[in-house]
Amino acid sequence: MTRIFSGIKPTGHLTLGNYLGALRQWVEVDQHRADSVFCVVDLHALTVEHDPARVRRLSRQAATLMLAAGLDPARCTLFVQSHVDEHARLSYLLECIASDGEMRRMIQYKEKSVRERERGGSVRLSLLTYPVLMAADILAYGADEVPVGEDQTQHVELTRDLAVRFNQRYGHTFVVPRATPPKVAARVMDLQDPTSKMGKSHESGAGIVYLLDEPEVVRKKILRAVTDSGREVGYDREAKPGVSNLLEILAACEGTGPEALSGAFSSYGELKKATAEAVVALLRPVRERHMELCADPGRVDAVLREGAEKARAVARPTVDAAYRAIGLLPAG
Ligand code: AQP
Repeated sequence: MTRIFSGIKPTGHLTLGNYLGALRQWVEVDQHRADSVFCVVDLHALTVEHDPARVRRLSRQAATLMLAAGLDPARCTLFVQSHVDEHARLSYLLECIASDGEMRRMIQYKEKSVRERERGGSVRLSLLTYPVLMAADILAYGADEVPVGEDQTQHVELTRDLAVRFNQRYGHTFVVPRATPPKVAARVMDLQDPTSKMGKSHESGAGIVYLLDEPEVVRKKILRAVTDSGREVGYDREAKPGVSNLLEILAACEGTGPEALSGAFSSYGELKKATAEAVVALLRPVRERHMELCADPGRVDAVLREGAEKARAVARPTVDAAYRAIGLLPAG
């Protein structure tokens, strides 16, 4: 059976980008067709300036939202990365076959290191090595597929390179995975700056729809979205980034394509209204279920505890095999 691994980083409140670009596909498709492993990748949240209490809170919130969105612990494994030591164990081995040049070429590193410097902080070494930890996350589970948004495909390419390199040098140990981005909304853009990604850790909240935003707030953000010059509603990412972003969001909500929708609106205002209502309707059940789960925190804890046990049982044999293959003496 195909195995899938993917994760969400608790660096901020989950966004519509996380939902359309990743979570929804995990819920609606992946958990039904494959042996699926989903993770709150909390160690990755420590790669930039962080507040410990906030990371803890956001980790729980992310897990709760993943359940609220419809991940079913009977169909998939859901856990928190730091609860399973195998991720950090394997990451070190992979650092021993990765080069610093490879790390410095990662687009997210380039972008985030600039942001950290602009904020006046230093750049943590873990920000540079984070793609290796992500490779360990994936390879520890022998994942065949990694459903991620477009922003993460470069990291999956790196994971493939590391798996092939390790296998060639030390004998076949890892499955070589591939990224499987969604067909629509693989890159949801910020509503106030449609040339940059809607990212949960970005400072301006006005262009970001959070999954837990009240319906009125969602409507306001979408109705105030930046659009483009001209009046015609057409899909063209380069020439009309704002309108195209709205068309992609609406298309993803309705399960259709953005080009097909572009003829349906005679003004930007109409498109915005339709998009706002579609997003409100899409998120309503997630918000409601999230509220129910918040009233029962013991349930979330139990899911995460069982998930970590299941995850450990899958990851440990692969990581142990990698330790032996690379030349480390097994403990007696
Ligand atoms: N805007 C987006 N459009 C489509 N997919 C997206 N994803 C994130 N933003 C968008 C996908 O969501 C999954 C979880 O992402 P992540 O938490 O691992 O981190 P990220 O990709 O770095 O997401 P953010 O929200 O932008 O976080 P920050 O701001 O901290 O960097 C991934 O599959 C991702 O592709």
